[in-house]
Amino acid sequence: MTHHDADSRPSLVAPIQLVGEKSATLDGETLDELPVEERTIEVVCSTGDRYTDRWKGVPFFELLETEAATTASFPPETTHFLVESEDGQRGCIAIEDTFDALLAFGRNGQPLPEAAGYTSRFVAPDVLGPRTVKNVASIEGKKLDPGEDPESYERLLEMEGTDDESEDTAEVEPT
Ligand SMILES: Nc1nc2c(c(=O)[nH]1)N[C@H]1C(S)=C(S)[C@@H](COP(=O)(O)O)O[C@H]1N2
Ligand SMILES: [Mo]
Repeated sequence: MTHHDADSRPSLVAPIQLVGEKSATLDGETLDELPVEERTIEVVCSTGDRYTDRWKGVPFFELLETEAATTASFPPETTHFLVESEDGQRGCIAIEDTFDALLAFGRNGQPLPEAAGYTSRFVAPDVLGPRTVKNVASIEGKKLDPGEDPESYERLLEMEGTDDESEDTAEVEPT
């Protein structure tokens, strides 16, 4: 697979910031030129709810090969990536968990804006639901010290689901 099908073309609201020793911008046009893959990934919420979908998007490691990534210059011994959304959801992802990750733009054959109401989603097989950040705004490479707790870098909002209508409503299925 080389180029985007109609259902996976990135339609970013804003470019993604790559942050390392410097910072650089990854725009929609650049993303559009990157290879696309489709993967079946199970997302598991902290409530125990799990669901499996077919995600389509740019492999995470491809983002690291871009000129923007070179400019951002992630630390040579990066251990984690902080993936943050426009609304401040921030997951701290171990580098080994990013190898199979996608920056997804489509789900089950539909573009995300139509399917789900957001434009991008970080998804990976071994990453828990709360860390599958929607509307990715920035990706920061970090070298954590061995004693550091990755969770201390995180900000996980709305652990029980993300629909506007679902907040604090017991009857709504948690996602
Ligand atoms: N930007 C953003 N991404 C987010 C969240 C959020 O609040 N904001 N919630 C997370 C949580 S807790 C879960 S379980 C999933 C829910 O995804 P779903 O809407 O596909 O069920 O999105 C994750 N991604
Ligand atoms: Mo969740």
